[in-house]
Amino acid sequence: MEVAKCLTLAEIPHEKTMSSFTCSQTTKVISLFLLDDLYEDCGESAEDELMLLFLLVNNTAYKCQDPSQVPCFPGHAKCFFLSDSCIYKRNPFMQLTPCRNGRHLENCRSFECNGMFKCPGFYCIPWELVCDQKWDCPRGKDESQFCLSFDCSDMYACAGQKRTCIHLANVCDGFVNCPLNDDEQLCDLKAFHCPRECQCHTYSLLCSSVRIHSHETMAMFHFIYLRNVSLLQSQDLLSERQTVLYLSIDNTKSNISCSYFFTTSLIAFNSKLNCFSSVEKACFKQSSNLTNLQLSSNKIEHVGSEAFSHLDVLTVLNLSSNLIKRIPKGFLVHTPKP
Ligand SMILES: [Ca+2]
Ligand SMILES: [Ca+2]
Ligand SMILES: [Ca+2]
Repeated sequence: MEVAKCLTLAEIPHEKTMSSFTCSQTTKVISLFLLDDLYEDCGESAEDELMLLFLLVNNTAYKCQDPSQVPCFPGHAKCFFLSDSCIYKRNPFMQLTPCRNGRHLENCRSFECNGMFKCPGFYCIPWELVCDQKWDCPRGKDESQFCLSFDCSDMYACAGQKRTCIHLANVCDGFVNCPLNDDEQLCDLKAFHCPRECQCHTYSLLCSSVRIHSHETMAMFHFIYLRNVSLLQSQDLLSERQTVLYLSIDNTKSNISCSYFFTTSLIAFNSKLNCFSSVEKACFKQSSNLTNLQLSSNKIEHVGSEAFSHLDVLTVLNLSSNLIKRIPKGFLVHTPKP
């Protein structure tokens, strides 16, 4: 192929359409993304690599825009940052990146891998590519015999995988490493503050026989179990709760009432051995998704008409061991206004 000597790089005559490039000799259609990426996608004609041909003919050099970049080929406009040196990465099309020709993976023999697997004598690969049954190191050194006993000790084991592990630094680092994305889930737990003397497990909070102060917020927990605790300003503690699914307040002697903050997210509410005294009309109207409501062993004397209305999906209601003398007709029914 003849390339005009007086062309500048910007004038290299690729026949570009809106979204693809057609190789003239083979009529193969390739993505514009594959032009000048240092791999001959058009075959021997190399017409998708005109910049490389132009450089070889003209013997001129292109400079990388950033001083911390190095060209993937001397004089070529395709460059990589030094921080990408010796780090093995593939793009979503499974092509080596940033240099498809692997220039950034050269001279890595003495390079130390930080939180990655060192291909013996070569570059570094992310741990999730170790023992994944595909060769990523030269001669498949990442898939050697050690995979038979690879057990993810001191690492994060990706969900649903036999031997896919990642470095702990890659958990909640903003980049998906595990096949099921589980390393980037539950990451808002980092901001959780577990109230003093309570136990926290992912989105669950368990507090037993402690005194909880109003400044110890319970925001973001989905499952809250409070047993025999002393709640100071209990409504304040829960007033911002929008995501609680299960709330159990057991034997706290708290004065729970219909003004208590119940949310639409609430699926189950358990209040045993408290001081719930009166269930007024539409007491739980904010909690239309409640399926299980346990109010046994409280001090309930009065149940108002339509007290449990709006609870269309309720399947369990326990009012045993209270002081109720009479339950009115229609205590479950919501009567729409005429
Ligand atoms: Ca190419
Ligand atoms: Ca591999
Ligand atoms: Ca990650």
